[in-house]
Parts: sequence; structure tokens; C-alpha cells
Amino acid sequence: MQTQPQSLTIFCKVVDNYGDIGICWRLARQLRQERGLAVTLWVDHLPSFHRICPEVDLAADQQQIAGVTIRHWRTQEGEFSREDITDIVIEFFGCDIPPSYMAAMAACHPRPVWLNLEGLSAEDWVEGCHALPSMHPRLPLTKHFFFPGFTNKTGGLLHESALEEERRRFQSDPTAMAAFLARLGVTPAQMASLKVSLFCYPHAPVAELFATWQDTGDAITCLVPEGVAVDAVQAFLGAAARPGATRTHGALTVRVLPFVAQPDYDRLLWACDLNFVRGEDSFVRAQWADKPFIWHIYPQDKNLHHVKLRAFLQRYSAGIASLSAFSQAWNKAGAEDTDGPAGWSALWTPLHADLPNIGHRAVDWRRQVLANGDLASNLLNFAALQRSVPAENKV
Ligand code: TRH
Repeated sequence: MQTQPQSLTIFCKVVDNYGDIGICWRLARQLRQERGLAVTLWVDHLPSFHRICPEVDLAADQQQIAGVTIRHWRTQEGEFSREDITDIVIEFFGCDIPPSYMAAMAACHPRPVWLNLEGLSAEDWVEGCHALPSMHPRLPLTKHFFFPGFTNKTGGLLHESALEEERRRFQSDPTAMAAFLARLGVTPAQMASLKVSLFCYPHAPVAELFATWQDTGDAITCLVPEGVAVDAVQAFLGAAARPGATRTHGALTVRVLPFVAQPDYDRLLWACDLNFVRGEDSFVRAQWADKPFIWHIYPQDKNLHHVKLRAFLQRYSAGIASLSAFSQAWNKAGAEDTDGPAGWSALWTPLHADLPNIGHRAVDWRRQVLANGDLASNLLNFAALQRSVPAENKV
């Protein structure tokens, strides 16, 4: 029996922002390009997709990009048959697959491997829930929960096989790095300063941090993609936060960048000395940059995200107190008084001094996490295993 999956479908509902489609698009591309699978990606919101992948045609019901078939998921009412069903079907984050598609899945022999690709968390319970089965209440179908994660009892993290080599080549070529930054409008003087990329949610205490950076001794250039921290950036600039806008006050220069396509966002992370990232996908990409980063976690009710943040810091911060303290304060999860610039200065000064240490930790962490294998490979191995189990033995 053929167990290696040849085809895969991902259903992605864009809840908010770009992370959901960012993750699904990355996975789709990797499985197509590295593993040769026939991949179909259903996505309900093309404008979000367009933001991270400018090739997306907003008017097309179906289009082909990088070898992946993209379908605009407009409704739950579509009609599907067995021919539409692929070897693996992924619902991202528990989104509801159209009923007719589910019925066609149930009519297939063998049935597809059906996975719910979950959100990322460093909490311990993830290991116990990864790969758990769940039977459909009516149809003869079983889905498995597939959790990304940081340990070998989880699905791992998305990481393309050529990424290390690309990053290494880029970071060891100052001319390439300078040309990249120049293309984004960064001047030679700004390149020589401490370069910080800033991607966060609107409630981050950006104005307070800017006030602190302005008064530090060392020159800092903060590169902010368009649409991020708009209020604080506009207040600093005294003008609209359009790409290209830049202004210096004291030691701090803020420059607004265009929102770039995903591969260029990686290069931005590789080129900066410190990265502020958010959500899930940019958070993971920062972990492949070998650079210090600060995570702004997506907020949840009852401050559940604080628990997630601490679970990550416990694994990651390796006793570097400044990293833990700053990260918690950035997410309003800390005990420190960060109401004014004095509080931020007390957090920034030790963090700044520890940046070389944190950079070394970043390298160790990357190696440690990648030893668990990458998410796309782990997912295919899991699917192949499921396909090799005779139907009568399946849960
Ligand atoms: O957009 P996000 O806030 O996404 C979040 C998370 O996925 C979170 O888990 C989810 O629950 C929430 O949305 C609703 O942040 P994230 O995950 O970092 O995704 C941003 C994407 O945008 C990522 O793929 C990187 C990409 N990006 C670019 O391509 N170019 C850019 O210039 C920037 C700043 C980001």
C-alpha cells in the first residue's frame, strides 16, 4: 500500500491579522517545493494573504502561486466529491471544513489523514495533547490534533530546509546586508547604529520605550513596518507613518518601512541587532535569526497569554534575568513599575548590556529546537504512519 502522502489540502480561516495565513502559506509552500506534494490552500480572506504575498490576485477564485493551488474559500456551501479529497486534510486552528467536503472525505477509501493544526504554546500540557485522536460524532472519520512546539513530544516548528544556509550566507555578506537595508531606505549612518525591528500589537508600550531610547547614549535605529504601533510612531514623527517617513530625536531614529513579503521579513530579522516580534509566525521566524528578540504575545481573555509567555520564557531565557523582566514588562505581565520612562530605562539598560549573551543563547536555542525535526517533516511522518495503519486498527 502507498503510505507516503502525495497530496494535501489546508483550510485556513483568517481570524485576525496575518499570522494564520502566514503559517498556512509557509507550510503549503514548503510541502510543495521540498516534498513535491500537490497542495491546495483554501483561504477565506485574500487581502490578508496579499499583504504577506503580493502576487495574490484578489479577484481570483482559483490561482496558482509557487506551485500551490490557492482557492478562495467564500462559503460553506460548495459541492465536493471523492476526487476533490487529498491524502492529508488540514483544518487550521479548528476551522470548520465545508460539510460537503467532510462527507466526501468519509466516502473515500482509504480515508484521508485529517489533522487539526493547533496554535503554538510552550506549556507542558501540549505534549499530552499532541497527536490525540478525536472521532467525528456522526461520520466515520477521526481527526488528530497536531501541535507545534518546542520539544520532541510535539510537532516541532516550521523551518525550511534551505533556511539555515540562506541566513548564514546573508549574515556573512555585509555587502548583501547593506544593499538589502539600503533598498528599504536605511542610510549608512543608521546601519552603523543599533538596528531594531519593531512588530507588535497596538497596545505595546512603544511610546514609553521610544522616550527611553531617545535619552540613551547609543544611537538606535528603530525600523517599523507600516501599520504597526501607528499612534506612537506618528507622535514620534510628528507626521503620518508612511513608508519612508523618518525622524531623529536624541539617540533614536525611527523609520517606517513598507510591509514586505515574507522572505524579505526574514532578511530584516537577520539584518537587525534586536527584533521585536509578535503572535506566532514572526515569533518563530525570530528564533531562526540567531539574534536577540522580544515577543509580544497575542492577548487572550483573563490574561491567559501571560501563562503562555512565562512558559516560553522558562524554557528560553536560560537565567538571563534582563530578558525575562523586559519581556514580561513589554506584555504587562511583570511586577515592575513601567508606567514611566524611568521604569523602562531600568529595564532597557541591563537588557542592552546582555544583548551579546542573549545572542549566544539564541544560537543554542535554535540548535536545541531544530534537533526535534521541523514541523512539515514531522507532519508528513505522522501522516505516513497513520496511512500505514490498517483501517480496522484505527482509533
Ligand atoms: O499577524 P499576527 O498578529 O498573527 C497572529 C498570530 O498568528 C496569532 O497566533 C493569532 O492567533 C492571531 O494572529 C490572530 O502575527 P504573526 O503570527 O507574527 O504573523 C505575521 C505575519 O506577517 C508573518 O507571517 C510574518 C509576516 N510579515 C511579513 O510578511 N512582512 C512584514 O513586513 C511583517 C512585519 C510581517
